[in-house]
Amino acid sequence: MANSKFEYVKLYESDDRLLPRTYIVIRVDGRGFHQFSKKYDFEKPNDLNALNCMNKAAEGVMRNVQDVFLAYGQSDEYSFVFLKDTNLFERRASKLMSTVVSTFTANYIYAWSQLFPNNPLDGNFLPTFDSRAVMYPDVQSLKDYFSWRQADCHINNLYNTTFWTLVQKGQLTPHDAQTKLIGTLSADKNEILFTDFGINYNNEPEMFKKGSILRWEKLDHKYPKNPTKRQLDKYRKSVRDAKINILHCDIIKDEQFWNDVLAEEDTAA
Ligand code: DGT
Ligand code: MG
Ligand code: MG
Ligand code: MG
Ligand code: MG
Repeated sequence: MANSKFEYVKLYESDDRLLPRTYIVIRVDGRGFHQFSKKYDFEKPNDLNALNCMNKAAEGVMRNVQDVFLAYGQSDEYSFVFLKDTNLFERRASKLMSTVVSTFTANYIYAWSQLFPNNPLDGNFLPTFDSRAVMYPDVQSLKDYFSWRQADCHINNLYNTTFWTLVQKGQLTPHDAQTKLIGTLSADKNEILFTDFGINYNNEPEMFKKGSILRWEKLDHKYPKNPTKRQLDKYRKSVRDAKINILHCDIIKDEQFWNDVLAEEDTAA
């Protein structure tokens, strides 16, 4: 239908290209996972299989959406960062968001079938995710973005760990546990866990306390400019073969982490 009289409708598409030379972050978040986690009986406050399912889904995004060089996940959310100079989909926000969120969802459902063989998904209650795209203009704001998400993980996890310990081990009703925690600071929660239940919060699993960071072991999968078929095949093979490391380090304080990540990004961009 090229050049048909109908073609003018294309002009109605808006130009939603994200700014050049900014770090594009796409964050996906589970829709209604409060209900979803109840429906499928997630362990409280952290279900190891459910978190691993998120990690698998994120790995699927890294492998299938080019130019994602770093990802961070906690709870029902995952953030993906693209190379500063990515030209994927001409940086169009709607294409980037919809590709990331559908790739994530497809991989989540596939990983679910592997990780929860005895807890199959109900066709009337399937996992879905929303997504948003945000641009960060420099390294400092990108670091602060990740620090924000990791601080969120820490605050929620300390609260939830204390809350569910009070309910499960302390026999408090959810209402009484909530009341007991009103106005408490981090130190108070650590103290309740330690004094009343002998739990040292520092010894809780790193993934629960800090979330998960995904990074290419070696970022040798740069997408070539105007690739020949041979270059494209080589590129695809290197992405298929590259290892993705999963870390649970402190991205707020760890300067070395950022030095390493950005050194990789520099060579790739
Ligand atoms: P939304 O995002 O506005 O559609 O609503 P929700 O319900 O997804 O709320 P959100 O994203 O703020 O909070 C995530 C919910 O998922 C929260 O209720 C806790 C739940 N969740 C996430 N991971 C786990 C887990 O490992 N175990 C349990 N029991 N719940 C989890
Ligand atoms: Mg939300
Ligand atoms: Mg959610
Ligand atoms: Mg969430
Ligand atoms: Mg098409």
